[in-house]
Amino acid sequence: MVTRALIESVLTRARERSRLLTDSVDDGDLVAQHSPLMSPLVWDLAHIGNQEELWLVRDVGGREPVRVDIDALYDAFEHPRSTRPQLPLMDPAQARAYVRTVREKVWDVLDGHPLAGSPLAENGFAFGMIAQHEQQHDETMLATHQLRSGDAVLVAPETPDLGGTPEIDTEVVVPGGEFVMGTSVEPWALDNERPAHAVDVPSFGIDTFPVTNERYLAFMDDGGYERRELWSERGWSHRREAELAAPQFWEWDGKSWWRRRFGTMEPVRLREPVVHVSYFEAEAFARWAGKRLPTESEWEKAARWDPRSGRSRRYPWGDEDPDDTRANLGQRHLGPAVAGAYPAGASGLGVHQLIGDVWEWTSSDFLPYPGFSAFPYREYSDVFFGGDYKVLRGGSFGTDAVACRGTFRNWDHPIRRQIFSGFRCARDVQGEQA
Ligand code: AVJ
Ligand code: FE
Repeated sequence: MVTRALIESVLTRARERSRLLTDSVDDGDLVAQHSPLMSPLVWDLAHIGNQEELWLVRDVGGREPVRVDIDALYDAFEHPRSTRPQLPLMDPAQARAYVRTVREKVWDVLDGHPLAGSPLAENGFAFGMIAQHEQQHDETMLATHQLRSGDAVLVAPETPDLGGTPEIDTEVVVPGGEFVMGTSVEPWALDNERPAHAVDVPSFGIDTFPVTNERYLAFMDDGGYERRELWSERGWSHRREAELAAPQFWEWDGKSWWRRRFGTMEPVRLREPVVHVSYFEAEAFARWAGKRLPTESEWEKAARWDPRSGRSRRYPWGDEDPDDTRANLGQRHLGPAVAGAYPAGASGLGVHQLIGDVWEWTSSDFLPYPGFSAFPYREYSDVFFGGDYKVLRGGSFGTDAVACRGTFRNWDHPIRRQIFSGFRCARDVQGEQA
């Protein structure tokens, strides 16, 4: 049940994270553009406040605008990311004051609100949507932190490690048949996750764990980046133009591979899932391994279908919300945990680490489900359907639990790798004995 206390806690958690990400660097870093792919951090901050003002203060609350004059400046569709540093943006102090003022008004709107009475207010949907929106931008800001040069400013405890080395080169065979994909009942599911619908998925095999750095290095050592036949046509031309030779942020020192992680150089850790690879690299790896990437419906069936009841669960482990023993989410750590670190988070079929650690590329284009209807605004999903996007699933160590579910769909261009993207492989098993 969605309560005002729950809304207060998810909004507060999002704001604490936004503050951590923006208070940990100086004003110069906040207004700088650390990559043409990213906005200045101060743009994200004010945009977070502006969306909150539009949906919660003005729409749900029916209150007077805080600032009518800035909507266009912080409209993601009016100004592409690369042009945002040139805009007459609020400075850091103004942006901080703005988001504080908006939040004060939101507490007033929330106070005594029945969380019903309109589709936006029902079950606190708009509040949940805005908490997810802030957390999505927080993950984007975390990616900006990874791109920025300079000393480390973020600190977090190391990821858990059970110590043993599980056999990681294993797969789970999923029997063919229908399962229910998407949801019509999850109160804060976004429009593209709806409605629930039956999908018939033929039998397939899926890796038990995400592909690790060790496996990825085997692909590299076997000439993976040089062998044309492993790449799709688009993948190969991108690999040549961009001169890809390793995951982003990796460096070769003449003896071994290192990686830069939030300002610290460290040896590549073999047992962790590979991160910062593009769709095209994932696709080439899969071909090298004699496999392929899973489709989006295969991924979701592996994650949600419970072979005992035949139901689809909210999460791999069941219907209970994520916790620290089940998934590496919420920027609790600054990277993915080793394969096997979350046995309690395994799915009904025994597939591990589907939620958290790294976003997983699927082979599917971003398309609407049958019966889709845009809500509450076309610019969240609808305008992206059918574009040059591949779906990613499962969330990363930088995704908050409020913005992560078994049904949650993310998407990006297949060349992108500044996001916390990894993958696992699948393969056809039809005709084989399950
Ligand atoms: C769902 C992560 C692709 O960041 O572009 C943020 C989320 N939409 N503000 C993005 C989003 C509007 C979106 N992704
Ligand atoms: Fe946004």
